[in-house]
Amino acid sequence: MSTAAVATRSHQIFERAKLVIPGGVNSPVRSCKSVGAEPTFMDHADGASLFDVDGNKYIDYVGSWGPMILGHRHPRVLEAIETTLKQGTSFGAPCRAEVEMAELICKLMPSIEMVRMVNSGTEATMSAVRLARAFTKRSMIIKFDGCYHGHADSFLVKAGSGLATLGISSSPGAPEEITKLTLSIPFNDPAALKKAFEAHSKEIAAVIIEPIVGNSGLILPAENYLSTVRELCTEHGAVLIFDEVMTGFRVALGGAQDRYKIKPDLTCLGKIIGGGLPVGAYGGRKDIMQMVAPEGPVYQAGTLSGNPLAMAAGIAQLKSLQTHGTYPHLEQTTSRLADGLKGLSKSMQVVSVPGMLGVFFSSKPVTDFESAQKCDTEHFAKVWRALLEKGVYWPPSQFESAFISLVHTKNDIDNTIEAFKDALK
Ligand code: HOZ
Repeated sequence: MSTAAVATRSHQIFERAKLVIPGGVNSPVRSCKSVGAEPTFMDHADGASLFDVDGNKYIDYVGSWGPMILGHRHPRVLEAIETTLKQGTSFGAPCRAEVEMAELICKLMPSIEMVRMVNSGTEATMSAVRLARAFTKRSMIIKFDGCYHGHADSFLVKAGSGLATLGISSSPGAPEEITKLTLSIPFNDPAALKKAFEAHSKEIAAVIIEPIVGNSGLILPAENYLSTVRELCTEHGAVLIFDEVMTGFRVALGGAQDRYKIKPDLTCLGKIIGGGLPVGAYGGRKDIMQMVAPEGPVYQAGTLSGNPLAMAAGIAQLKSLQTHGTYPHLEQTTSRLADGLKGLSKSMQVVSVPGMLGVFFSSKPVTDFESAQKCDTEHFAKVWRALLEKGVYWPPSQFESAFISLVHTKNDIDNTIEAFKDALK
């Protein structure tokens, strides 16, 4: 350990954290273990910047893993939280804002006819799968290698994000009796999906997919791939669940389903609809959602679901996103970064959609989890450490996506490109 590391406040806090929190962090990826660094403890954030406890400033490309699309401390979001705060923080009873939020989501994502608020993306995906199982009276689900749908037992099979980052293929503690009901197959491979359906046609309750994979790095769906997934689900009577925790209200106002014009049966949403407060939601076809208790028999509950503060922040965020020019601007900023990074190195693949970007160190394009796993993660780690030194806070794993906000300036982007140039030397 270097003397410099010992001297930092961040290091001192990390030493205390390790004594009382497993690994010193409350979510594994931020530990920065896979990039050979210690976590940086943040003090505050503003706009597109993060400031650590040692007074260093970073251009932020984590954006709380998606929700900070308007930038940190957006005035409209802060104002909504401050106003609501004065009325109380949790009622354990319904509030008006939950209804406004539900109406807004149904309007902006028309495949969602009814929606239930929860507290995280994990809650949304596990509830959606339970609902699909009840609706179809079937038990098996199909997911895709390298997709990550939170940490419920059913999803911890060949999952991306932290599991891929730490090289955990499936977690101890997730009972085999549960995980054997999950078939994980390669993404972007229509033949593999056809084969899985042929082998288990009457057993598949649901297909759950990140329509744009953000948890293996960024991987785009091949042309017509998502429409094939849609057709096969319809043909075999399986519920199609889009996990739009990362892509919802980001890659387009209506999410990936709007970008690719595919109508899933159910959609899972996460942190972006809470403006940075803990939240999630699942919704979709009315005939399916009506099975949720108390309207139907499928049980799912939560004291903090529809929490007034989270609703207020989320409504303010979603309303701000509806402003004219939001998505063209996000697209422009993302393209400026992607174009600047492309061509810096022959061994760096740059993938982007509006608001999200991924880099892989490979001479070949990355189209699925297998090709992502073959990339040079050691080189990624080296570049990541150099970027941090230069004031760029990039997601600390090749198996994650970078998030671009509406307040990253041209200057931020150009400085990031320069930082990459130096880091790649
Ligand atoms: N699973 C999150 C991103 N896909 C990372 C959460 C974190 O470590 O904070």
